[in-house]
Amino acid sequence: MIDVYAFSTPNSVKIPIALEELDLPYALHGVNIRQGEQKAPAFLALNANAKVPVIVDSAAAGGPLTLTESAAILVYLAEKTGKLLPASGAARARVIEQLFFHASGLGPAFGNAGYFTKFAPEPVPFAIERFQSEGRRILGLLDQTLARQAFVAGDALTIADIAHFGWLWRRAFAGFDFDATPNLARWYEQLEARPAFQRAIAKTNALAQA
Ligand SMILES: N[C@@H](CCC(=O)N[C@@H](CS)C(=O)NCC(=O)O)C(=O)O
Repeated sequence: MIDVYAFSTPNSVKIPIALEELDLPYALHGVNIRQGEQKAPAFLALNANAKVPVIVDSAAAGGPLTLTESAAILVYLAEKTGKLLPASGAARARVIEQLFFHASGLGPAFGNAGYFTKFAPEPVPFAIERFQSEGRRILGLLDQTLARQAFVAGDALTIADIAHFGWLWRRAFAGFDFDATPNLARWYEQLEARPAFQRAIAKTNALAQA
């Protein structure tokens, strides 16, 4: 059994999606980051960085494993099952490339676009323009990739698609849409229609209603 500590957030949703796609049993525990639960001592003992998601795999090889960082968790789950991540070579490198692009590019651009637009105590036009234009540029880049191939790292679904899906699921918070990116829209609709994605999204949304 894998315990997942999460909230209804773009980084959290990736983990239930992967677990549902991989058919791994898990228990989902809500950490209400709007109420500051990520800073409570019990949660800091799991992640000193005070952010969701976190997993605890009590059946990990070599003993229980507590793991943070959504991209690292996705790699761990893929390697545990031998699915959604090619074992070697160029196909694996393409997935890792997209995961790094997600963690260093898409995630920060979307997160900062949303935070500066919605939460800044006073307007910071340079920051809003900087992160909005970077986010739009990244959407265009993904659209070009998805014009050539079915999924972000090639012709098959991988954990790279799940990584990107998280922030694209919460694109409205960041102020983005798919109006100018039809290939990305097609990819998103295809993923969102998958039963595993639907189950994970419903369970993740429910965390904010608890
Ligand atoms: N790089 C981290 C980012 C995690 C992250 O930023 N989580 C947000 C929710 S999506 C969070 O816990 N925010 C609470 C806070 O910053 O206090 C990952 O991919 O897991």
